[in-house]
Amino acid sequence: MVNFTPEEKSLVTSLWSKVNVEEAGGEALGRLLVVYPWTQRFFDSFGNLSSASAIMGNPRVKAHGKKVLTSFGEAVKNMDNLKATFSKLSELHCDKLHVDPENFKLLGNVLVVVLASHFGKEFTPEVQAAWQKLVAGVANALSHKYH
Ligand code: HEG
Repeated sequence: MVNFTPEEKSLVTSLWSKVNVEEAGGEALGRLLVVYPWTQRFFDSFGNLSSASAIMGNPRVKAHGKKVLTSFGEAVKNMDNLKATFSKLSELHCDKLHVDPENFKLLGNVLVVVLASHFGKEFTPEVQAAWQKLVAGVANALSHKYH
């Protein structure tokens, strides 16, 4: 499992304290749906997903992105304990939602891209490395209960 050094933890938490969860969450989920269009199949009840601008402006995409990134915030608070933190959500995504766990990796990488674009130079290679480790840890934890 992933282990985080004190330096990595502080790089993650200090960036997180400046993240606008509503904006970044909507952008990350929206970009996932645009860049990897097969992920739209999980959200066919969300209304108009017919173009990139429809997706990025869709209020249900924005609301769900905020929900997902808020939940992701639990990872920042529980970096030593990701499996337990996401155990219930892993069961939900497997048993009820049937989300292919590969999609957790895709969303994690899209989130990193969004953070890079929001933070520019502040998103140094060291900050990116710490975040890549975290998104991989979350994807792993969310996949853990799959059977
Ligand atoms: Mg999931 C619901 C978190 C990736 C598809 N997701 C949820 C919920 C949370 C959550 C907190 C609400 C659970 C509830 O109602 O009790 N999701 C979450 C995280 C991550 C993630 C933390 C990864 C970082 N989700 C994810 C991906 C997909 C997906 C990659 C599909 C591509 N999630 C999904 C769907 C729902 C949720 C279809 C139900 C949406 C609804 O109908 O309201």
